[in-house]
Amino acid sequence: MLIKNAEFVISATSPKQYPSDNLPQIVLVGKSNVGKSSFINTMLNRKKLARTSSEPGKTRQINFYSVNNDFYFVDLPGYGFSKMSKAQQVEVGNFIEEYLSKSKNISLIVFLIDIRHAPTENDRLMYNYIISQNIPCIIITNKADKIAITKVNKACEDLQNSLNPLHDLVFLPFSSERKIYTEKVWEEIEKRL
Ligand SMILES: Nc1nc2c(ncn2[C@@H]2O[C@H](COP(=O)(O)OP(=O)(O)O)[C@@H](O)[C@H]2O)c(=O)[nH]1
Ligand SMILES: [Mg+2]
Repeated sequence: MLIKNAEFVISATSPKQYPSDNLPQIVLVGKSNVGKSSFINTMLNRKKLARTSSEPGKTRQINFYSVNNDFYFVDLPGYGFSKMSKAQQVEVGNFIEEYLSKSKNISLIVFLIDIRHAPTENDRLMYNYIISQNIPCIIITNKADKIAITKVNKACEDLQNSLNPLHDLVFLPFSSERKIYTEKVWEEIEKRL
Protein backbone atom coordinates (compact mmCIF):
# COMPACT_ATOMS: atom_id res chain seq x y z
CA MET A 1 0.00 0.00 0.00
CA LEU A 2 1.38 3.36 -1.00
CA ILE A 3 0.51 5.90 1.69
CA LYS A 4 -0.02 9.23 -0.03
CA ASN A 5 -1.59 10.87 2.94
CA ALA A 6 -2.85 10.01 6.38
CA GLU A 7 -4.56 12.38 8.75
CA PHE A 8 -6.46 12.50 11.98
CA VAL A 9 -10.12 13.32 11.35
CA ILE A 10 -12.11 13.26 14.59
CA SER A 11 -12.33 11.88 18.10
CA ALA A 12 -15.95 10.84 18.20
CA THR A 13 -17.76 10.49 21.48
CA SER A 14 -21.17 9.78 19.95
CA PRO A 15 -22.48 8.16 16.75
CA LYS A 16 -23.55 11.46 15.21
CA GLN A 17 -19.87 12.37 14.99
CA TYR A 18 -18.87 9.30 12.97
CA PRO A 19 -17.79 10.35 9.44
CA SER A 20 -20.86 10.64 7.25
CA ASP A 21 -19.21 9.56 4.00
CA ASN A 22 -19.39 5.91 3.06
CA LEU A 23 -15.67 5.16 2.91
CA PRO A 24 -14.66 1.75 4.27
CA GLN A 25 -13.57 1.59 7.89
CA ILE A 26 -10.79 -0.72 9.10
CA VAL A 27 -11.31 -1.04 12.83
CA LEU A 28 -8.70 -1.73 15.49
CA VAL A 29 -10.02 -3.78 18.39
CA GLY A 30 -8.22 -5.22 21.41
CA LYS A 31 -7.44 -4.84 25.06
CA SER A 32 -5.83 -1.72 26.39
CA ASN A 33 -2.09 -1.58 25.71
CA VAL A 34 -2.03 -4.42 23.18
CA GLY A 35 -0.72 -2.01 20.53
CA LYS A 36 -3.70 -0.71 18.51
CA SER A 37 -2.44 2.85 18.15
CA SER A 38 1.11 1.68 17.47
CA PHE A 39 -0.27 -0.62 14.77
CA ILE A 40 -1.84 2.36 12.98
CA ASN A 41 1.39 4.34 13.17
CA THR A 42 3.49 1.43 11.94
CA MET A 43 1.19 0.60 9.04
CA LEU A 44 1.09 4.24 7.99
CA ASN A 45 4.77 4.82 8.57
CA ARG A 46 4.09 7.69 10.94
CA LYS A 47 5.62 8.04 14.38
CA LYS A 48 2.91 9.86 16.27
CA LEU A 49 -0.25 10.10 14.19
CA ALA A 50 -2.19 7.89 16.60
CA ARG A 51 -1.55 8.63 20.24
CA THR A 52 -0.04 5.62 21.97
CA SER A 53 -0.58 6.33 25.64
CA SER A 54 -3.46 4.66 27.37
CA GLU A 55 -4.92 7.30 29.65
CA PRO A 56 -8.07 5.97 31.32
CA GLY A 57 -9.79 9.38 31.14
CA LYS A 58 -9.48 9.45 27.37
CA THR A 59 -10.82 5.99 26.71
CA ARG A 60 -14.35 6.89 25.69
CA GLN A 61 -13.60 8.24 22.29
CA ILE A 62 -13.20 6.73 18.86
CA ASN A 63 -10.40 8.15 16.75
CA PHE A 64 -10.82 8.17 12.99
CA TYR A 65 -7.78 8.46 10.69
CA SER A 66 -8.29 9.01 7.00
CA VAL A 67 -5.87 7.20 4.66
CA ASN A 68 -5.35 8.36 1.05
CA ASN A 69 -8.89 9.79 1.25
CA ASP A 70 -9.86 6.18 0.45
CA PHE A 71 -10.62 4.55 3.77
CA TYR A 72 -10.34 5.02 7.54
CA PHE A 73 -8.41 3.39 10.31
CA VAL A 74 -10.65 3.50 13.37
CA ASP A 75 -8.94 3.31 16.76
CA LEU A 76 -11.45 1.97 19.29
CA PRO A 77 -10.93 2.33 23.04
CA GLY A 78 -9.21 -0.64 24.64
CA TYR A 79 -11.09 -2.88 27.00
CA GLY A 80 -9.83 -4.47 30.20
CA PHE A 81 -7.83 -1.51 31.46
CA SER A 82 -6.81 -2.62 34.96
CA LYS A 83 -7.07 0.84 36.51
CA MET A 84 -10.67 1.27 35.47
CA SER A 85 -13.51 0.41 37.80
CA LYS A 86 -15.93 -2.35 36.88
CA ALA A 87 -18.55 0.27 36.03
CA GLN A 88 -16.13 2.13 33.75
CA GLN A 89 -15.24 -1.13 32.03
CA VAL A 90 -18.90 -1.85 31.36
CA GLU A 91 -19.31 1.68 30.02
CA VAL A 92 -16.38 1.23 27.63
CA GLY A 93 -17.80 -2.13 26.56
CA ASN A 94 -21.14 -0.52 25.73
CA PHE A 95 -19.39 2.28 23.91
CA ILE A 96 -17.47 -0.19 21.71
CA GLU A 97 -20.61 -2.20 21.06
CA GLU A 98 -22.49 0.95 20.06
CA TYR A 99 -19.92 1.66 17.36
CA LEU A 100 -19.75 -1.94 16.14
CA SER A 101 -23.53 -2.21 15.91
CA LYS A 102 -24.29 1.27 14.49
CA SER A 103 -21.51 1.92 12.02
CA LYS A 104 -22.56 0.89 8.55
CA ASN A 105 -19.15 1.06 6.91
CA ILE A 106 -17.04 -1.48 8.75
CA SER A 107 -15.06 -3.41 6.15
CA LEU A 108 -12.80 -5.29 8.49
CA ILE A 109 -11.99 -5.66 12.16
CA VAL A 110 -8.30 -5.98 12.90
CA PHE A 111 -8.39 -7.72 16.25
CA LEU A 112 -5.13 -7.52 18.19
CA ILE A 113 -4.12 -10.03 20.83
CA ASP A 114 -0.79 -10.48 22.59
CA ILE A 115 1.32 -13.24 21.02
CA ARG A 116 2.82 -14.07 24.42
CA HIS A 117 -0.35 -14.85 26.32
CA ALA A 118 -3.46 -16.99 26.12
CA PRO A 119 -6.49 -14.89 25.14
CA THR A 120 -8.03 -13.11 28.14
CA GLU A 121 -11.64 -13.57 29.14
CA ASN A 122 -12.42 -10.19 27.59
CA ASP A 123 -10.63 -11.22 24.37
CA ARG A 124 -12.95 -14.23 24.17
CA LEU A 125 -16.04 -12.13 24.85
CA MET A 126 -15.01 -9.71 22.11
CA TYR A 127 -14.16 -12.54 19.73
CA ASN A 128 -17.54 -14.20 20.29
CA TYR A 129 -19.35 -10.90 19.80
CA ILE A 130 -17.57 -10.22 16.49
CA ILE A 131 -18.30 -13.73 15.22
CA SER A 132 -21.94 -13.54 16.32
CA GLN A 133 -22.36 -10.28 14.40
CA ASN A 134 -20.75 -11.72 11.27
CA ILE A 135 -18.29 -8.87 10.96
CA PRO A 136 -15.25 -9.69 8.80
CA CYS A 137 -12.22 -10.03 11.04
CA ILE A 138 -8.53 -10.88 11.00
CA ILE A 139 -6.55 -11.64 14.14
CA ILE A 140 -3.19 -10.04 14.68
CA THR A 141 -0.93 -11.68 17.26
CA ASN A 142 1.07 -8.62 18.28
CA LYS A 143 4.38 -7.89 20.00
CA ALA A 144 6.05 -10.73 18.09
CA ASP A 145 9.41 -9.07 18.83
CA LYS A 146 8.96 -10.15 22.44
CA ILE A 147 9.53 -13.81 21.60
CA ALA A 148 12.26 -15.60 19.61
CA ILE A 149 11.67 -15.20 15.89
CA THR A 150 11.84 -19.00 15.49
CA LYS A 151 8.83 -19.34 17.81
CA VAL A 152 6.57 -16.76 16.20
CA ASN A 153 4.70 -19.01 13.75
CA LYS A 154 4.09 -21.70 16.36
CA ALA A 155 2.84 -19.16 18.92
CA CYS A 156 0.48 -17.68 16.35
CA GLU A 157 -0.80 -21.16 15.45
CA ASP A 158 -1.30 -22.09 19.11
CA LEU A 159 -3.42 -18.98 19.60
CA GLN A 160 -5.48 -19.86 16.55
CA ASN A 161 -6.04 -23.40 17.87
CA SER A 162 -7.25 -21.91 21.12
CA LEU A 163 -9.49 -19.14 19.76
CA ASN A 164 -10.45 -20.37 16.30
CA PRO A 165 -10.18 -24.18 16.19
CA LEU A 166 -12.08 -24.23 12.88
CA HIS A 167 -9.25 -22.21 11.33
CA ASP A 168 -11.64 -20.16 9.23
CA LEU A 169 -10.07 -16.82 10.13
CA VAL A 170 -6.72 -15.36 9.13
CA PHE A 171 -4.17 -15.10 11.96
CA LEU A 172 -0.99 -13.10 11.34
CA PRO A 173 1.93 -12.11 13.57
CA PHE A 174 2.85 -8.46 13.89
CA SER A 175 5.35 -6.23 15.59
CA SER A 176 5.38 -2.47 15.66
CA GLU A 177 8.87 -2.74 17.03
CA ARG A 178 10.26 -4.84 14.18
CA LYS A 179 8.11 -3.66 11.28
CA ILE A 180 8.72 -6.84 9.27
CA TYR A 181 5.19 -8.20 9.09
CA THR A 182 3.39 -5.21 7.60
CA GLU A 183 3.24 -6.43 4.01
CA LYS A 184 1.15 -9.52 4.72
CA VAL A 185 -1.22 -7.49 6.88
CA TRP A 186 -1.64 -4.88 4.13
CA GLU A 187 -2.43 -7.69 1.68
CA GLU A 188 -5.26 -8.85 3.93
CA ILE A 189 -6.58 -5.33 4.43
CA GLU A 190 -6.45 -4.52 0.72
CA LYS A 191 -8.56 -7.59 -0.05
CA ARG A 192 -11.39 -6.03 1.99
CA LEU A 193 -11.20 -2.50 0.63
N1 LIG B 1 7.68 -4.56 22.08
C1 LIG B 1 6.57 -4.07 21.51
N2 LIG B 1 5.89 -3.08 22.13
C2 LIG B 1 4.77 -2.62 21.53
C3 LIG B 1 4.30 -3.12 20.29
N3 LIG B 1 3.16 -2.47 19.98
C4 LIG B 1 2.94 -1.58 20.98
N4 LIG B 1 3.91 -1.66 21.91
C5 LIG B 1 4.03 -0.87 23.16
O1 LIG B 1 2.91 -1.17 23.98
C6 LIG B 1 2.42 0.00 24.64
C7 LIG B 1 0.97 0.24 24.27
O2 LIG B 1 0.87 0.51 22.89
P1 LIG B 1 -0.39 1.29 22.30
O3 LIG B 1 -0.22 1.30 20.81
O4 LIG B 1 -0.59 2.60 22.98
O5 LIG B 1 -1.57 0.29 22.72
P2 LIG B 1 -3.15 0.53 22.64
O6 LIG B 1 -3.59 0.86 24.03
O7 LIG B 1 -3.71 -0.79 22.22
O8 LIG B 1 -3.42 1.60 21.65
C8 LIG B 1 3.35 1.13 24.19
O9 LIG B 1 4.34 1.29 25.18
C9 LIG B 1 3.94 0.62 22.89
O10 LIG B 1 5.21 1.15 22.62
C10 LIG B 1 5.06 -4.17 19.66
O11 LIG B 1 4.73 -4.69 18.60
N5 LIG B 1 6.18 -4.59 20.32
MG1 LIG C 1 -4.39 3.39 21.88
